[in-house]
This record gives sequence, C-alpha cells and structure tokens, in this order.
Amino acid sequence: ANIFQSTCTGVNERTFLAIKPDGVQRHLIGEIIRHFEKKGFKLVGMKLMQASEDLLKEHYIALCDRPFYSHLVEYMRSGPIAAMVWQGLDVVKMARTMIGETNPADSRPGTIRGDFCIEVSKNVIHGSDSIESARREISLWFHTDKLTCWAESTEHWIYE
Ligand code: IDP
Repeated sequence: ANIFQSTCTGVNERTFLAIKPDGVQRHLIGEIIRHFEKKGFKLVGMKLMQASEDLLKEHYIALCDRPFYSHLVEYMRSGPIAAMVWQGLDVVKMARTMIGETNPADSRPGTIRGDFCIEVSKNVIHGSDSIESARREISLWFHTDKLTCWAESTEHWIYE
C-alpha cells in the first residue's frame, strides 16, 4: 500500500457508490457516472458484478432488523451492479447530496434519485453515508490492489 492509498482524507477522501440492478437495466450507468465525472471527482475503481447474497447481507447488515431487509437483498441480487470507488474532497457527503434522499419522492429535481426514479425500493444508486461506512464498504467490495491511483491532468482546474 502506498501513501495515496493509506491517506484517504482531504482530496484523497473516498466513497463507495454502486449503481443498483434497476439502474443497470435502465441503462443509467453512463449518465450516473457522467454526473460524478462532471462534478470533478475521480474514479479510482469500477467493476460490473453480480453480488452474492452473503456480500449483500453484510453490506446492509445495519438494516438486518428492518422488515424490508430480505426484499432489499433480493432486489440487489436481481441483476448486475456497477460497483465504484470515487475520490475527492468531501466526496462522501457531496455524493450523498448529489444522490438525494433515500426515498426518491423526497429527492429534489437535479439529484440522481430525484431525476431517475420513483420508488424507495427501486432507487437506482447506493452511496456510503459516512467516512466510516465508506471505509467498510470499499474494503467489502474491492481489494485494495484493484483500486487505481492516478494523477488527473485537470486537478489544478478543480482544486486551489
Ligand atoms: P440509503 O440507501 O439512502 O443510505 P438506507 O436507509 O441505508 O438508505 O436504506 C438502504 C436501501 O434500502 C435504500 O436505498 C432502499 O433501496 C432500501 N429501502 C430503504 N427504506 C426502504 C423501505 O421503506 N422499503 C423498501 N426499501 C427500502
């Protein structure tokens, strides 16, 4: 592990984002990635995968007592997911703002959930809700050596 991978703060802060099976089926991968690219965040990991039941149960372990837990795991297992790691200043919080509220009905136009979906149980994208969750989720979904540190040529135009 090099210095960049171990120092995940400031402009090196990272979050885990996943385009859920409905987002993949509805051909929203490109459009969703475009939002984060245009914003100025840096993509450092990406894969299309069918997640296992064990992985999804672990991912959503905090919700295991909720009545919708098993339905949620089935939904997430219903097709491929585009799993990604994005990097940038305040990326965890800003990505959540860009995603919108958990329920699309409460999400404002201009947010991903506000623009692309209608129901809470088909809300197209996941984003880590805290730096702690991001750390946990990134290590759950990606091996560290599968993340790519790269210097973006536009960085000077995005950060002071
Ligand atoms: P978040 O995805 O906005 O962080 P969480 O409360 O962590 O929201 O819930 C995880 C996921 O569980 C939601 O994105 C949504 O897909 C699903 N979910 C949340 N609440 C409900 C519900 O009341 N019914 C069905 N699915 C739900």
